[in-house]
This record gives sequence, C-alpha cells and structure tokens, in this order.
Amino acid sequence: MNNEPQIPSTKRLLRTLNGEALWPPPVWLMRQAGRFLPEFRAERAKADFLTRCMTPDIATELTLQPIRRFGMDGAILFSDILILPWAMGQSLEFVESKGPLLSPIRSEADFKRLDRQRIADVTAPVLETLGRLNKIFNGTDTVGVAKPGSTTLLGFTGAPFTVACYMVEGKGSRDFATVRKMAFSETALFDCLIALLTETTTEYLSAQITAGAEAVMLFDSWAGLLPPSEFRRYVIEPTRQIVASLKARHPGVRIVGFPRLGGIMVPEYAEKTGVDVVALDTGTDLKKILPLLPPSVGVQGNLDPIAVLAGGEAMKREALYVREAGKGRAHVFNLGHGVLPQTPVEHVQELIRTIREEP
Ligand code: 1CP
Repeated sequence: MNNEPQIPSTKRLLRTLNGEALWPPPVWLMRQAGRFLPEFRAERAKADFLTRCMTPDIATELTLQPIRRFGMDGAILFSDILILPWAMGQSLEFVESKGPLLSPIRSEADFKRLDRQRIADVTAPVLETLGRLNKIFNGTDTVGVAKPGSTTLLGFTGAPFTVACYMVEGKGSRDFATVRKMAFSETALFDCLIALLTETTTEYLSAQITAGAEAVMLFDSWAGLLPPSEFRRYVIEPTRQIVASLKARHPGVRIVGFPRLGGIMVPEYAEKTGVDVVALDTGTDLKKILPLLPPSVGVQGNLDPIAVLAGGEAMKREALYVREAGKGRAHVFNLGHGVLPQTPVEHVQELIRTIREEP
C-alpha cells in the first residue's frame, strides 16, 4: 500500500499510536475544528455543512485552522460520521440548533433503498481532501503549516452502532430508544444494518488510508447505551471485524476506538477489538482503568471539555491529573468528548501550553 505510515516516524502522535510512551504526551482535541474558532465561524457563513465537508478547498482549510493556531500533534479530517449513510442515499440535513435530520430507516424497504454502490463516487471529494492534507503535513506542498513531518493526519468514521443510531432514529436523541428497541424486537433487520455498516465502514476507512490518512479513529459515541450482550454483538464484534480487515489490507495502520460511556466493558473492548489505542470518556478515571487494559493498548483522553470551558486553575489541575495518570503509558492527551462551541480560544491555547510546558 502506498500511504503506509513510516515506522519509525518523527511524528509524536504516530509514535504514540505505535506504542511509545512519550513525555509530554502528544495532544489533539476532538472537535478541534469547530465553532469555538472565530475563523471557523467566518468560513461557516459561506456554505452549508455538507458543502463544507464535500468541497476540498474548504474542508482542507477547516482541518488546518486549529493546526495553524495551536500546532496540535494530530489533525482530524473535517467531515462527519453521517457522511457514510448520506453517501448511501439516506437524506441528511443539518438544521441550526437541532443537529442532524435524516429520513429514518425503520423497515426492510427503507433498508433496501440504501445503495452502497454510490459510496465511492460520493466520497471522492473527501479522499481528495485527505490527499491534499497528506501532502501538506508531509512537506511536499508549499502551504505548509507547522513543521513538515510533525502533524499526524487522522481519518475517521462513526462505528456501526453509533451510525445506526442516527440512521434509525433519524436525529440525535438522549436515549436512542427506537434503535435499541429495533435491536431487540427486529433483530434480523438490525443485524443486516450493522453488517452493512461494518462492510461499508471498512471500505471507506480503507479508502481514507489509501488516500493519505496516517491513522484512523472509530467514534462509537453511543456504545454505552447498550447492555453487555448487545455491547458485545454490536460494538465489540463489528469493531473487531473492521480492525482485522483494515490491518490485513494496511499492515502498519494504527486505529483508535472510542467506545464512549462503555464503562466496565471498556477493558473487554480493548482486549478483543484489536484497536491500538482506546479513547476514554470524561467519566473514566484514567488511573484506575489503566491497570485493567492490556499493556500493549494505548489510551487517549480524557479531560472534561467543561474544564476547558471554565479555564483557569480548575482546567490546569484536571489537565495535569490526566497527563500524570498517563505517564509511562502510550497516552494521547485529548478531551473526553468534543470541545464545546462556547469555549474561549485562550483556554485552548493555555491547555496546549500546560500539557507541553508545565513541569
Ligand atoms: O457547523 C456546524 O454547525 C456543524 C457542526 C458539526 C461539526 C463541526 C457537526 C454536526 N459535525 C462536525 C464535525 C465533526 N463531527 C468532526 C470533525 C472534526 C473535528 O473533530 O474537529 C467529527 C470527528 C465529528 C464526529 C461526530 N459527528 C460524532 C462523533 C463524536 C461525538 O461528538 O460524539 C457525532 C455523534 C456526530 C454527529 C453530529 N454531527 C453534527 C452534530 C451537531 C452531531 C451531534 C448530534 C447529536 O447531538 O447527537
């Protein structure tokens, strides 16, 4: 494969994903390209969300914005987990203050209308964006931000269960009761949906890696809504299959999995899925969970985004707790969930400084 990450790499994030314990840890933030940045809000006025995701000039610029300002170790592609269902023909709109709205998949007829043959064509601009970003971060393009060879480019998708949540519910929800009921009472249909998502997610992530993503992340934001039996069936098993197929096709590739709210199931997830790094949510005590994870698995996380919103001493104290807890392990410093839109830019600046410079 052409875009295999080089090992050993000079990139601190990639080195950590490869299992090295670095001090201080590399840092990037979930939702670092977002509304908390004034330059993002300016760009936002020009085009709707899907257009921004699908226009390589814009998506490249939005991915670069946080890197220019803060020089994070990782740049996450500007895109969304709902691009995949949209690429299969499900309608998708992002409505101001309501979030995403999709035409819900509730029956076999709805399911059969999904067309995986469209994915490659529809997502071609996303792959183009990744190719451009790879050139920028590896110093072969002149629009260089940071030092060439220092920023790791991350591709991503949602994990099958979380994407299914939005596909079936048709919108965001606090408890996704419709989809969880479907899993119990229309298991055959739900299994088909998860199987389709497992295959298409694998294909799409593989295409992202070939296009230039140096590592990939699977967001399973709603994994923790499931009871243990279904967590194994709809979170661990599909993730295991995706990881196994990706590693077979791209032997050096590194994969981060985020089983949000997974609680006591997280060690089993880390052991069985084959992910290189497990991303932890805010509620997980990093110090307590580390001894329960296989030593070969790294961790990412997990500062409370509210602490960054608050800033000051509270942010510093919490950030240093997380940094210290990960000492001696392959640890990627990050938040436990995305940066909140109201977060002052100076707090993020101060956070990055704290992680990199505080003794
Ligand atoms: O400008 C806007 O108002 C659009 C807001 C926005 C943005 C900036 C959405 C809509 N998605 C994104 C980008 C995005 N989404 C990224 C890009 C890179 C970055 O992190 O900087 C990523 C990785 C995502 C992933 C994503 N989308 C997740 C998983 C992570 C998480 O937050 O749990 C989920 C659940 C989504 C769905 C989604 N997309 C957008 C919104 C508002 C939501 C959440 C809807 C809900 O409340 O359930």
